Amino acid sequence: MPATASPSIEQLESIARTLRTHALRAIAAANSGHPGGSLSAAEIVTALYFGGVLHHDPKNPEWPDRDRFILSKGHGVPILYAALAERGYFPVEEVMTLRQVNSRMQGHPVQGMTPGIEASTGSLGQGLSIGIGHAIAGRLNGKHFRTYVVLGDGECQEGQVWEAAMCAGNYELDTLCAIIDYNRYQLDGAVEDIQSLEPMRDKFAAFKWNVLETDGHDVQAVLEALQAAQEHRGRPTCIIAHTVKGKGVSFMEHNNEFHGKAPTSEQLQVALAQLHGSQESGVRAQGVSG
Ligand SMILES: Cc1ncc(C[n+]2csc(CCOP(=O)(O)OP(=O)(O)O)c2C)c(N)n1
Repeated sequence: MPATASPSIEQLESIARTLRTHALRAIAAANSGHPGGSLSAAEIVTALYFGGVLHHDPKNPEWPDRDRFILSKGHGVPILYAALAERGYFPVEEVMTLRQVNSRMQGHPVQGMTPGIEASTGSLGQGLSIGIGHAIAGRLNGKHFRTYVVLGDGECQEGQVWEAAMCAGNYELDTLCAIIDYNRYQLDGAVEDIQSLEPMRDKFAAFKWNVLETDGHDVQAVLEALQAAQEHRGRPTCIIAHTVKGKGVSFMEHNNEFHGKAPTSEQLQVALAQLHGSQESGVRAQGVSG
């Protein structure tokens, strides 16, 4: 199934706000979860799922030719559940059951349980290796699907990421695209203070990757980077997406207190007001079909 037609940039920005809203509401309802890293990935996920990038079929999640998407930083899954729901993989209302016993919306992605989830992640560092498995399998089977993996920058402190990076470069996996949600924080504080990743661009280039950098909150720029990745031959692409942890909610931005803490109901109301003002916004309200 071909990717659906792209909405306008304004519509995509509205969709990103809607996804943020779903994610925050769900985390608040669960009184548990990771708002900061969910919000920072909103435009990346929006570009992939709503910008005409991913070839997939929500009515047939196991379609063999689908593009693969792996959220390696699995704790950010509320934003992915929001996107999958708005795309029609399951009802939007189900997102609100986040982290409940017997819910398909577990706190980290579970493959085989939730439609559209390609890999069980949450133990950081593993998603790129899983993506490599898909990319190599696609090559061996003569398939043309692409594989996208979103990693956190803190996650890139895991050694397995670099083993995977070395492998993907050596195998010239040009159907593989890693997107780093470079929000400069991990769980314990600033990435730079804990274990610097710099020079990140040079590291991936040294591992034989095509490296691009972009503003991870500029949907147009993210789409252009994804397009450039698609056109590049002979090397996997790494998009370093510069983001802000907690983006879109003033008291969460750059505030690592909200790495893994739910907003109170009062904070949620303030957050929703900031995201939407008095406007009622949403994917469906914008007439974007799945
Ligand atoms: C192997 C492993 N070690 C530790 C953790 C605990 N943990 C959860 S989130 C996180 C920080 C991740 O930082 P980053 O990848 O930058 O995510 P973001 O800041 O975007 O939320 C850590 C250390 C984990 N999930 N897996």
